[in-house]
Amino acid sequence: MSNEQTFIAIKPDGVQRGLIGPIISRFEARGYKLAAIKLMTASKDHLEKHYEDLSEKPFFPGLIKYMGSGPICAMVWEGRDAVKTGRALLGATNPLASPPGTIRGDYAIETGRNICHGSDSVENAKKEIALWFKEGEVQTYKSALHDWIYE
Ligand code: DAT
Ligand code: MG
Repeated sequence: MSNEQTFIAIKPDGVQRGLIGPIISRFEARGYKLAAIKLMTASKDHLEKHYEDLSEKPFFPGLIKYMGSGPICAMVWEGRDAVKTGRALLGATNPLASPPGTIRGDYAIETGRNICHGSDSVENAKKEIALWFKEGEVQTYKSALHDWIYE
């Protein structure tokens, strides 16, 4: 199955640091297909829903403030094993624990400024895509590269 979808977001620090292009390039170069993209400044309510599993953590208020501090580049990327491989492309939550070659390992230092988000399971990807995108904003199309990337 090559149509698994994941929600990938470039956080306000990644947008401000001019990393939209480099991050998109890595997903494109790996062979993933962009299914949706938009720039949006998320409300507190929206971000509290997105991170509801973390609401009891001591860093939660700071996380919500940081995520709401500017525009986020929200995306849906599609392809085989997109959720797990998307997380591998991002690297570990703590950038200092991420090897060079990963996005966080190449561009970030602190956990609280780790520049990108990726869904951690297929189920959460579905929930996140539904939270960030309306129906009709996620495109269905066959990439011209499909048969060069998949057997
Ligand atoms: P990930 O973003 O790798 O899925 P997560 O879901 O556990 O990690 O946490 C969401 C975000 O919250 C993470 O990207 C950065 C922030 N965060 C996590 N742990 C933190 C901590 N110990 N201190 C500060 N921020 C933290
Ligand atoms: Mg997470």
